[in-house]
Amino acid sequence: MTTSDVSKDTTDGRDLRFIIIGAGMAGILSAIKLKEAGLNNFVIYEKADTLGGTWRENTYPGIACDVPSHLYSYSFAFNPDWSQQFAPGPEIRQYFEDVAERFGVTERIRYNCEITRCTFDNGCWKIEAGDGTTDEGDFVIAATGVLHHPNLPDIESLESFEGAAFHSARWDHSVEIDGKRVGVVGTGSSAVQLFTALADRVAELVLFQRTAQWVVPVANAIYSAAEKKRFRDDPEAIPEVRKAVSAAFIDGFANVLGDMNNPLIQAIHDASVENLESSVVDPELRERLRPNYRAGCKRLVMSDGFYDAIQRPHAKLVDAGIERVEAKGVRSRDGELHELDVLVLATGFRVDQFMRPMEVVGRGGRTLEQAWQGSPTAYLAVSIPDFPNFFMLNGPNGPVGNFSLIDVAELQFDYIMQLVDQVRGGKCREVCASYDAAEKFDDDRREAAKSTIWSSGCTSWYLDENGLPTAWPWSFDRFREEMKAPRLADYHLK
Ligand code: N01
Repeated sequence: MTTSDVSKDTTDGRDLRFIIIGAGMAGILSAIKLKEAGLNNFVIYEKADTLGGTWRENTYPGIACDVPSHLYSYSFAFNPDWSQQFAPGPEIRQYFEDVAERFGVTERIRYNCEITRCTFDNGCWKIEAGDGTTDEGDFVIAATGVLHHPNLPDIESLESFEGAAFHSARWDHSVEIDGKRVGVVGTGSSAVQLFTALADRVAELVLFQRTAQWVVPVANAIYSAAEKKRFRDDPEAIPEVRKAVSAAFIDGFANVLGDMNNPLIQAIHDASVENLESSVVDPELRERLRPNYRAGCKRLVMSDGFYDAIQRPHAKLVDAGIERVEAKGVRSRDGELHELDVLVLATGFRVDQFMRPMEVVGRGGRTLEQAWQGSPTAYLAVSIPDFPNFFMLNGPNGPVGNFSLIDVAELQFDYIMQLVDQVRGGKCREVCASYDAAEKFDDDRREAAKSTIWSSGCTSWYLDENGLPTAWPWSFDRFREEMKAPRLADYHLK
């Protein structure tokens, strides 16, 4: 600890130490906000050797953010130099590196240090890492990400494949792709992005579709030098874009997800149908690509190139189901062997894990596994009863949809800081959601989840093991309202 780390943070003259876990978007945000609040005694533990979270892990061809970049930026660190409306992944990763450097966060990151256990003991959090590092803190901020643990499909004899096989979030750049025969399993956002990007590079491209996806056509405009200059010179230019995009994404989508009968959802469905009808020429292929559920039930896939890619002469859609993987390729259930050099598993993530496999032990020895029996839950997505001073960013039951998770994390952090202020002001030493409040929140959100578009008849990563959507089921406006100030009566202050 350096002298600059030491401060008297509470009215009763105590220093407060913050342990931030994860150096992705939310961890970097936490560090910047703590510094801004004058709380300089913090560290970020990062299990990898670089920062960037999802943008470090996902490096597949064609990766881009499906939220417009001027919205997918911190509110305090606009970037006039975004190259496109939806910037490519490497540019986004560079943005986080630049911001971390500019705000003096990089030097506070302890790399290659995976936290394996957090134990609340005698009023503080004791931290253990895989490399033997130990630490203690008054607060833990779990900024560990949502789409993080690759979901490896349970496909028979996957290991028998003689070519290269890897998950989309573990792209093996040593494998030659150009001119090869490539198979892609999955039809989510990752699959659609990489399938579209590979179309110009490979000899044969096979898409193994288990479930068809609705695709919304979204063009990706390139910003001209003049536009970038305006973003740089005119202080109103970026806020204007953010406002316009936010209105489209939040008012036009995020606010209506909770009501499957909302006419705006029907309008998105109609636009998706129109996209399919007008883009796919062969009627048979069109029917095979037509989902049998409503648009928005799965996360919307945005692409203006996918239907073109799947109609290329060297592209093939296989929707017969995968029987097994063999040495030479994938055998579908209709008996055909699809010979391949490379197999990409764009099969999504285990979204119920959050900070696990880290062990978290709260007050009285209560473990996270005990608290999360069944399905992960957290009061207003940030706090769990009996886990005092332990807060999550983008934790369970928070808003996840086609909008900016940076926006979500900023709102959550400001909310969490108001809880931290209870400790700083000497009102208590420990704060976490009460059991009553957490139970009521969970009952309400389970009830509300039934009316969301995610409950309208499909499977998706939004659903828990009982088929109930886990995400914030109300409007984004309601989330914003909730995050303005904690209802202290819902918290147990000790
Ligand atoms: O994963 P997914 P993703 N056999 O879970 C299929 C974000 N994201 O990585 O639908 C065959 O959506 C599965 O089939 P089915 C974004 O939030 C953001 O694509 O379950 N198929 C599905 O098609 C996104 O929503 C960006 O029947 C199997 C696919 O794999 C989230 O990440 C870019 C299978 C998984 O789709 C996840 O997207 C990319 C099996 N055994 C992603 N198991 C941005 O731009 C699974 N599948 C920010």
